[in-house]
Amino acid sequence: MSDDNKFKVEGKLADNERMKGQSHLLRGTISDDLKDDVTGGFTADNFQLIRFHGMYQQDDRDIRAERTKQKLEPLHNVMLRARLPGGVIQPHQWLVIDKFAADYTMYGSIRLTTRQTFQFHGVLKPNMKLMHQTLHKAGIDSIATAGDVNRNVLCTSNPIESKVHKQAWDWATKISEHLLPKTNAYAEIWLDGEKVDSTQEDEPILGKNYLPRKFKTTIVIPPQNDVDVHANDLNFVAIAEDGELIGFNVLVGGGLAMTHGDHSTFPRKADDFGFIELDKTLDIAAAVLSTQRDWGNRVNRKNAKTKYTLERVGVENFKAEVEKRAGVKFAASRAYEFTSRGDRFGWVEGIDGKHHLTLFIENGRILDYPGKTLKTGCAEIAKIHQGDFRMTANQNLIVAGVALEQKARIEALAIKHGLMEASVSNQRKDSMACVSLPTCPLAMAEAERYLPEAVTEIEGILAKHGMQDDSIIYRVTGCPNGCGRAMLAEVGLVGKGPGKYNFHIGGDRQGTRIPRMYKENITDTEIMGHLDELIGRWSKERTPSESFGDYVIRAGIIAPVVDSARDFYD
Ligand code: SRM
Ligand code: SF4
Repeated sequence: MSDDNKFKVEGKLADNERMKGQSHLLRGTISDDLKDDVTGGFTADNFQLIRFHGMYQQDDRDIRAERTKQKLEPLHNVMLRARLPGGVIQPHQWLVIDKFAADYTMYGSIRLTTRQTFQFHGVLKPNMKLMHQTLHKAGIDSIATAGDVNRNVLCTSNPIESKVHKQAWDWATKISEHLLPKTNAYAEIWLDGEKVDSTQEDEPILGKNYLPRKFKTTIVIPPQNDVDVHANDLNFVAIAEDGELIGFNVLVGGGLAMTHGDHSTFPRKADDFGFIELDKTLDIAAAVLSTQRDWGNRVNRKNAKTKYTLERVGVENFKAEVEKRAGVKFAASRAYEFTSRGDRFGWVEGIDGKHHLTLFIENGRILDYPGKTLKTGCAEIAKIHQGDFRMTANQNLIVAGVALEQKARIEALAIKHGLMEASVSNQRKDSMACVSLPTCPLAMAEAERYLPEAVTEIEGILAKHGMQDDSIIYRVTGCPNGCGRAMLAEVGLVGKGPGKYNFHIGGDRQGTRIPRMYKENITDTEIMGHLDELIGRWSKERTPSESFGDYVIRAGIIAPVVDSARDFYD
């Protein structure tokens, strides 16, 4: 065994490894499946391989039983997830995705995700190539937004420090491109590109078997931790001096998913490796990724992510290997502080004199509702907007770079279409849910469809205790995979079964503490009962401006999670 592979896990490889290895660099027989109109779905390995091209096969779970009764196959379709580093999209691109969603998706919506991009839900097989070609013409792709690769790279969407944001966003784009698969498969299958012999191709960074598991990267600009660094494998914390980006602190090994009943899985915060100069960024990104590529667990996918590799090999060994591979020594980390995670709604002026409007989009679901034509409103804004749009990691949308003369027209459109409602409470703005039912095949309980009513209930409890202007970072995920990042919330619900959730409390507002389970497998009524009691105590016993998460720890209601690999299940 080479020294580089000294921590490789031995044993029978997971079947995904065979699948990737036999795929001819992600081609499989996807093109044949596209011609097969007997089924709306993908067969065998192609079901997994399309993920590397940014698509997941799904069916609407609300109608699954009915179709089975009628002896029909589930209504197979795909969800597509685009690649948009830092969530930046231009108005002309917005109009393209707006039209595609209306004309060719089953749900008609654009869904903003917790990773600063959008998803189309419900695209049928005959429209899949058209979708990729339409996006391609508009300059958008969906390469590597799913599968065992580096996913869409996030970047803080705080528009105020515009110059640092621009520099950081450039790095997010460069990292995303540097770590992309190099295979021509996407172009061949979806864009009718020229065929290339896969044996002549190479994957110099990802390797021909790609990564052991998904890999997530962010750039964060303190004091705003909107991207939730501790959910990610690799994070670059922007360090600026005199308004110029000078380098990054590097944090490695965060992740939030777990499996009910399997204590070898747990959410974990990222470790601080130290500071690097800007010109080392791509080398470090490739070195962290390739160390995880070689040392990550390819035998057991449940323990395959970087967070488990760090636990198994030791943080110092992993860090030393990254230094060796990149030819860079980490310097001592520079000081920084996170103070918040929420988006700043409404208008702010950037240092370049441009104006930026953050719109609250509940659950990130952009659709026309009765009396609230969010989708039409965004399209109308796109028609006149001369800056860009930025999707936030909290599922909201920023209309960025607006000249003073345009402000009034954009605001009038936002108000007309219900995109700028003064009545939205702080609690609603601080609440988030994953997609869950009906499209997510892994959902155990409702999340997106449950959130609006649950927030109304919490608003009532806060008002009852005279706390209506306060809020709790409240997040719901339909299963323990953690897509709504409940494991970094002050109150996090994790779906356990229909109408049942594990109820976690004790995270902080900065996203630096994992909450702990307080009650297991309980209903909405029980959750609201506990919240009523806890919020009542918080209202009476809190120190000035003490947050809910900090209060429940200080009051001894729950013990803090300090070292999750060892104490999360205590
Ligand atoms: Fe996720 C799988 C939706 C962010 C951890 N996630 C899924 C799938 C694709 C279900 C599936 O595998 O078939 C969900 C599709 C639902 C649907 O119908 O759209 C899904 N995840 C989402 C999104 C859309 C949630 C949202 O409401 O915005 C987010 C899309 C992000 C993006 O644009 O790339 C999303 N997923 C996350 C996050 C949060 C984050 O990254 O900041 C996490 C937790 C962080 C982490 O990775 O630890 C997350 N998703 C997972 C996992 C568990 C991975 C693991 O480590 O075990 C799965 C399941 C899996 O990979 O096996 C999963
Ligand atoms: Fe689906 Fe679970 Fe992710 Fe929610 S947390 S979108 S239910 S995989």
